[in-house]
Amino acid sequence: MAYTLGIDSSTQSMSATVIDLENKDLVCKYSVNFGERLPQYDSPNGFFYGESKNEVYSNPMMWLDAIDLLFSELRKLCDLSKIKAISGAGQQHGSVYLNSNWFKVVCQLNPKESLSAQIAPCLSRTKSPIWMDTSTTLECQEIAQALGGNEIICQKSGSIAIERFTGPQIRHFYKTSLEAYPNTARIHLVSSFICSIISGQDCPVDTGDGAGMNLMNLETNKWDSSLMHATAPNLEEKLPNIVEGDNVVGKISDYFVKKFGFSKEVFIVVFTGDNPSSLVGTAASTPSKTVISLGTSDTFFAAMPTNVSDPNGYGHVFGNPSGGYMSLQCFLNGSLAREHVKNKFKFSWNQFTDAIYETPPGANGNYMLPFFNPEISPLYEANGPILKGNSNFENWRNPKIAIRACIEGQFINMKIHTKWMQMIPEIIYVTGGASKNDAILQILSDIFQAKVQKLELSESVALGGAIRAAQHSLNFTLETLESYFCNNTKKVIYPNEDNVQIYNEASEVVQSMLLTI
Ligand code: XUL
Repeated sequence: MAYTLGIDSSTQSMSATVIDLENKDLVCKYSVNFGERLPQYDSPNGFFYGESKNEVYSNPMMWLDAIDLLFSELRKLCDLSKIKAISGAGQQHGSVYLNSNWFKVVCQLNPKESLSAQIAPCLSRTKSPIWMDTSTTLECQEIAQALGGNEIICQKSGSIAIERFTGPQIRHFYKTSLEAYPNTARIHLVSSFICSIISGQDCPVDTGDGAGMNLMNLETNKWDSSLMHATAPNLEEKLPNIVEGDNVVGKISDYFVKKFGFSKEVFIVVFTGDNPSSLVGTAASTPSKTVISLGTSDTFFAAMPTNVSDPNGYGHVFGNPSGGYMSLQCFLNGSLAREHVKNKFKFSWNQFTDAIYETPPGANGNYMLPFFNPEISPLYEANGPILKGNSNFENWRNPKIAIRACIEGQFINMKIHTKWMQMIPEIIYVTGGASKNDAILQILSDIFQAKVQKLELSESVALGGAIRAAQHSLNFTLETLESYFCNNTKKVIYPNEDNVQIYNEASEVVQSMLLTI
């Protein structure tokens, strides 16, 4: 019996999916929600704010406690000794700062103690900036200026200098922490940090996640010396190596063998970013499919048939774990905005869904750009929705209309900001928590005038990890694995042609609202 395990270290939870390669079946999955299970970290949604809402951090010790919890629960659900290989993914861009103790401690983890207690003395910075941070505009400008303009950064790294990307974040740390920066011997991404813990050694980053740093040259797949130079001094020695997504970094750490009953022979395949992993988990890593993930953030991505970049600078090109590149557009106000509107009216998710069914497309001429947190597509610093409606916007007096206007605004903004990818999808494959909601998916289908299909297994990031583990260390082909595990539900949501005109008009209004930003 051969099992593989995929890990998803995401913003709000640490999750695992175990698949059975012989029975072509899901064995089990488990998720540790940070807010619910680890309340001592004061991060109900997995993060906390700094001095302003633009500074967003997570506590890396919380992730480690979640790993211990995850495996102690998972061993009750399945026989961990049957697992032959592990891979996984982390929320992109976030970074972990470690001192020189790290290199020794990570190789000698003692199963009698917790991971967090052992790694705590290795941190040179106690908090990790994550992808929701939008506080580094000045650093982005400085890096762009040093390079001779954002076009050059985009050409080299696949994205202009972006606030949440790791390079500008590192520069900010260097400028504000004059003692802690020199004391930092290794800067890991979330993915390479978790991979290092699981394999008990300092691990490389893969090209998929490395491309989200504004530091990797997409042509050479190596750290770019001019980008590093513009970011912070002595950076090269602090960054891990870069490898392709098929790299087997080694075997599992003894910590997990002794503590949770894994076999000593478990292969660890390099971890990647959550979006590149989701590309694999949705069977979209060969070009032709468009995927939308409706998670904490909403993301729109696809394997790239041709290399294009976003002239507005909000979109990105990342490495595709199956080779080549992928395009990605990230909308920070995803589930967080949907939850915000739901909670504002103290609605349950069922009432939220009913509100969509009970209101007409176009929300009676009420339009909303639901940017309750600073947005990144487009860049919008303030936090507060942008509203436009019939004389006096009906929204807050009419909760049901507000809910519809929120979802419509999200998808119209998504359509406008993904035009640069030059994809006119016939079918959109959806994943992530909100993909379970057919009412939301009908609006998506109508706005894009495309069919919408869900995956049978909704956790595409962790599934992508389990698939990559099997593909790169157990000699299964990607095609075989996709046919076993990446099936779509039979149900297809069809676009309603009657709504074309309504949404065309709505798009024009939203376009004009975007011009006011
Ligand atoms: C992508 C991005 C987010 C994070 C968190 O650029 O910032 O999608 O990966 O999921």
